[in-house]
Amino acid sequence: DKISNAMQRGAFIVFEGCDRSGKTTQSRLLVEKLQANGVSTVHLNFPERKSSQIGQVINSYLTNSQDLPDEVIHLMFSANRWEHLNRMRKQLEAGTTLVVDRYSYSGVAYTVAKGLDLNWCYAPERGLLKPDAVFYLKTELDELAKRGSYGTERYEKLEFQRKVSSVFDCLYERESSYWHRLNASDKVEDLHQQIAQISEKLLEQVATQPLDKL
Ligand code: T5A
Ligand code: NA
Repeated sequence: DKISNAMQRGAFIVFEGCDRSGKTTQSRLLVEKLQANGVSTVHLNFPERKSSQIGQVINSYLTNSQDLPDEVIHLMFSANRWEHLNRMRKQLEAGTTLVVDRYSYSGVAYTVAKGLDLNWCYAPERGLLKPDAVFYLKTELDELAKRGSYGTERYEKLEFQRKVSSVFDCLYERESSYWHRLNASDKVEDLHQQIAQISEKLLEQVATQPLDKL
């Protein structure tokens, strides 16, 4: 009926995984596919480095031009998500689907990998919107290293990525009801087909469900 039609919301879809796992490739392909199907879709990525002072601080931290205590940069990554919360909620409620390249789980994984406590790391994420689905792209780190030598950004080192990967695995075990773990070594097009199929079902399922919080 008219009332439930008016309340149809978009889906909130997140891509997570280690560096080079293919998040940007797959999130872009999904956005193109949904838009081609006439689904109103917006692509976002975190950290959102450009549009705020917090984003600019994060950028200078990642490019090693500024140093900050681990706790401080962690809270800035989280604040960068809080800055976008209202707009994201409005877009979802207006029926727009959000495809997001990294989110709170990257925030937790990269800081826990430095040795900080997982519950402490998760606390500032509570109250942010909870994704309807997380696509976790995972494969052997040696495979990812073959995709080109690591660059100069702060976290692009194999030993550190190993720790990040094990935190993502823990999160996957804990959140497996809405996480989809995919083999990041599959061909780009095969992965895209799997992701598109799950997403298209999800759009219908969540349209009348209320948004949830982390
Ligand atoms: N971070 C982030 C935190 O510490 N806290 C936080 O809260 C957040 C949100 C910035 C850094 O910030 C950290 C995590 C990061 O270290 P970023 O800007 O998202 O993160 O990182 P990028 O460097 O942009 O992206 P990644 O390195 O993570 O790569 P992607 O997006 O996973 O991979 P993609 O798609 O660019 O592909 C990489 C290469 O592999 C090829 C591609 O063509 C490309 O060359 N490729 C494949 N090759 C073979 N088979 C496939 N299936 C392939 N898919 C892609
Ligand atoms: Na990326």
